[in-house]
Amino acid sequence: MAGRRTNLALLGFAVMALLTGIGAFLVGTASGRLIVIAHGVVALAIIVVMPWKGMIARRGIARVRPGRAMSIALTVVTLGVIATGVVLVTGMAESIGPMTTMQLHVSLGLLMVSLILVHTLQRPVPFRRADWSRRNLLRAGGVLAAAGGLWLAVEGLLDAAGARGGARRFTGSHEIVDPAQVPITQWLNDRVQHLDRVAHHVVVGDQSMTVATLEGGGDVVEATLDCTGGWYSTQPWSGTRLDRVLEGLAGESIVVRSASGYWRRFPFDQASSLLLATHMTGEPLSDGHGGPVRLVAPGRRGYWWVKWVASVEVDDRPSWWQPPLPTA
Ligand SMILES: Nc1nc2c(c(=O)[nH]1)N[C@H]1C(S)=C(S)[C@@H](COP(=O)(O)O)O[C@H]1N2
Ligand SMILES: [Mo]
Repeated sequence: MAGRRTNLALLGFAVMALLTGIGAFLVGTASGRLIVIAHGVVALAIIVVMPWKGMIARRGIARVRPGRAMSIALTVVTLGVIATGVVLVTGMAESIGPMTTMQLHVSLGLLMVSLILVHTLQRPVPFRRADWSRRNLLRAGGVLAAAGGLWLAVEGLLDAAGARGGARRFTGSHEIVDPAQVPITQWLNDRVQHLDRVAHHVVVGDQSMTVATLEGGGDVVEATLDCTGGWYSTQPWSGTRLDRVLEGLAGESIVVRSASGYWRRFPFDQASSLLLATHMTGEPLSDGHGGPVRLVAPGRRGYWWVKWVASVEVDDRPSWWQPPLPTA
């Protein structure tokens, strides 16, 4: 029965879209590129299957029965997820109404998955052993292969057209070249801190460091700030490397904490790749960008780059002892 197959395939693709979508936010180095590509391919696989689902839905929607409103809502939300995905890939608009395009895409995506869950409970597809047949798996593979082909075509077209979407980074982000254009971004609902450059100190172990000291460190790192919101910018950052301020301290991990309470934990042995930065591109960091001191974490997405650093603590907890994504 073609309907069952279509529904099961869509359920599988939706789960894969959710997992690769979450995974894409964790990617910070080129080695994670495949996760981001997989998210795009799975999205295209969903689009490939949609005409078949359309036929099932047309039959179903003619009958008034429980769950009908849910089905219609799911259709609308799914189209919204796809539309915002297209806007993200092409770079057509940074924001839609009061939300950034990425916030809208993620919110609609999570809503879609919740509605699919409810929809599947209302219209269960009883799973049969035969569903795992060789033929069905080959069919699913065929759809994914077609989606892969589409992915190549879309990327090729964007590239050939010289569109903004043609030059995305391996994370999918679009470049911002001008440092003045780098947006002031908070992960969720943190507030910009206004700290005094002279009065502010960063507490490291039992010492308290002035901004002037950190500024005088003389370390310069060219690093890419890549926000999960969909933009990146490569700039020179200067200040003092974290391993220099941690001299004499030892432990498993380092907690870098903001004056706002926001924090992230890092492996102790990565201290030499982290920078307490006071300047970007030769200019002191503005309040919005985390001044007077922010963390620069090369190879990690923007949410690791703690702004308004107030303290650096070393302890013996493992570095994974934290929520995988910040909660504030
Ligand atoms: N204290 C604090 N630091 C933070 C955040 C935050 O919400 N609070 N957001 C992070 C995120 S998600 C990004 S992308 C970068 C953005 O830096 P920018 O505002 O200088 O562009 O800061 C990071 N540092
Ligand atoms: Mo971000």
